[in-house]
Amino acid sequence: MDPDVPARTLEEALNDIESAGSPADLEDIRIKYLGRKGLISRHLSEMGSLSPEARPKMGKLLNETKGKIAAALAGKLEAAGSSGPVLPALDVTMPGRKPALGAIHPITRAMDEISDIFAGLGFTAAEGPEAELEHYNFEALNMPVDHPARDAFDTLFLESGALMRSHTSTVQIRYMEQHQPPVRIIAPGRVYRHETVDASHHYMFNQIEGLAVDEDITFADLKAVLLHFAHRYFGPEVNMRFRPSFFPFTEPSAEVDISCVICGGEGCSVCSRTGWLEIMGCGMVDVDVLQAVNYDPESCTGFAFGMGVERVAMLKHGIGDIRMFTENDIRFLGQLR
Ligand code: 2U9
Repeated sequence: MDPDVPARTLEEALNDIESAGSPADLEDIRIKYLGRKGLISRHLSEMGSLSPEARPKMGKLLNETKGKIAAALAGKLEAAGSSGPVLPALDVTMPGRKPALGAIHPITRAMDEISDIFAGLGFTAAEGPEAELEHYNFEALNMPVDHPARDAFDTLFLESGALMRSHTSTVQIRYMEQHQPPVRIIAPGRVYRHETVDASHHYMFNQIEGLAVDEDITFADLKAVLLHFAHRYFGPEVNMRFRPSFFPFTEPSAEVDISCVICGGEGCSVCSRTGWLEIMGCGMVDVDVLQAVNYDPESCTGFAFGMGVERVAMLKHGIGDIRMFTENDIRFLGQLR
């Protein structure tokens, strides 16, 4: 690259400006020298052929040349009676460009909505580790080694001997170890399972569990809390029913159904023609679980519940496949704003 390039370019440009006859000529000159593909840009991109010592000097000279040409163009334009920068006219009638807006992930949104409903009933959110000790995931929840119920909560085991928690009940155990009753907490968070992925199952999903322990907590309190939740989250028209069930950590235990949000209970393909949709499990905290954290089952009782956040969000929004939440398709993610 010739070291005279900046000086020659400036001289040529000043001559062109001198002989320009109209603002249109000046605009052509601006594009020729200062445009995105103009001479200055081209010379700047050719600097790669220079030695590392010569490069900064040349860059400085070319930038100074650029400034001098711009100043000469502005001077000439002003002299011609049209002041202002030499720029293409701004078309103020053009429609504005719409900025791309982000959106809260549907699962984050569901977690926030659900947490808010329980916050309104006095529940605060508690957190704990996703990589857990076997004790918190199983033993403390009444699932000793070789207990058959461990199968339903099977998960990924780490080389250290720890495991990825398969429910957030671990958080409630940890909380009870640190606090005495009364307890009113929810435990939102990610959990892991030994699970083959299909439209309604995933090896990683989110739960919100709840726990209330106090003097004289009854199943009636549990029903009232869950009915309030269902009315706030799904709408005041839904009905609720409790079916007896089994969990190792609650006794008695129940599965909770709401009337189908699609058909209103008439029976359709979503509710397998039953008119009901299962939304969560619940029960009274098992005496053995209270004893595992040194609570006195004579002076306190508790209820607990657990739901899959993906599941309830899918039912609420008519989402047919759990994999949608992790595929990062913005056509899906951008719909809830
Ligand atoms: C403590 C004691 C008891 C939490 C509960 C359920 C019932 C339940 C499932 C719903 C769908 C898990 O995400 S899911 O697969 N959960 O059915 N969870 S009772 O019981 C507890 C929790 C903590 C100390």
